[in-house]
Amino acid sequence: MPNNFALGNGKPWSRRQLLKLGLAGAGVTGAAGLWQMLNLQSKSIVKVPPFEMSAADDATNPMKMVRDFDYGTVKQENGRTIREFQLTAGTSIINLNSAVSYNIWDLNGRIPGPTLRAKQGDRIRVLFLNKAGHSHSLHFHGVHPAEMDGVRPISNGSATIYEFDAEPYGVHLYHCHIAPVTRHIAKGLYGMFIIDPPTPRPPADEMVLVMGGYDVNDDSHNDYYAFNGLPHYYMHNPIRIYKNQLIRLYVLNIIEYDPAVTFHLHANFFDVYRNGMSMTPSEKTDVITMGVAERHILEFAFRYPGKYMFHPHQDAIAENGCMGQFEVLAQSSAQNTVKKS
Ligand SMILES: [Cu+2]
Repeated sequence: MPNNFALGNGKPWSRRQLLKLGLAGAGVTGAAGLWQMLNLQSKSIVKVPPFEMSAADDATNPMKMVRDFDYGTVKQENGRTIREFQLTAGTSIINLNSAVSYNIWDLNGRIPGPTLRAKQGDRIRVLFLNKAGHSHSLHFHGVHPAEMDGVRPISNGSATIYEFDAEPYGVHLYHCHIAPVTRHIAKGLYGMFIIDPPTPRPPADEMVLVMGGYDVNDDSHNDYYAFNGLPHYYMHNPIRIYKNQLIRLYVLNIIEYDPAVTFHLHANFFDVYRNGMSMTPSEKTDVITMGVAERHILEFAFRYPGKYMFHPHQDAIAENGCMGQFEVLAQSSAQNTVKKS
């Protein structure tokens, strides 16, 4: 999908692009403290290490998903910006490990579904086609009329259109709302929905981490957990980032059956933007508790190269798959080095 807001891998931000985003000069005054600290002595440049995508299951490729945003198709109608998305529910089989495969319901052939991204004030139009064999729906978090709330079943083989305004800005989510909702979510019908604020956030290496669970024996307890679809994936395939680069994590907890999990980052602290609904962080911590469907923006930068784990501090959940690591690389050129005082 075209990436209208962010930049491609490894491409530095030019002054022209920053001007376009209103971030050059005085435009940074509203920026977050961490970003200001990182950029006071340097040009604001986002560097993303090149990454290899190992062969994963068709239904999920966590390395691709981590920096993948679906900006939809933009149209102008009657003076309004319409951002149109297409989501198709289907079925897939994923291999949770070398011995266990599991039938899931997917959206656009992946789990979690695409990370939809819009700007506050856009008109959102979602064309939803259900080919997954059961009735499903899409319920979006946000503000919209009752008829767009996505609780009406869409039968297998039929389609519907959800249309509403993108508000308020923040990190939201969407999911199927057909009973039993626990099962429909746990089988994979969910995704993140980001509404960007009117004034864009400062440049950063932006990533999505969706925490999900798998109840493979249908006893209402999760047997496996995952970031972005596959258990333990980022432990074996660390997410490569650069030292001193501002990282902006969009984190969602959509683990059913467990009332809450935490998110913990090793050897660092992060700024928390609760629900992504503020431009200023509310706290700095290294572990945050997230109930089901809670989501936040977490910002940080690593000072030292090396590998650092991230995981819920419910260690049984981490040990059953919800665990990954960042591999922090020393930056490759002096241009991108940030001097620390
Ligand atoms: Cu469903």
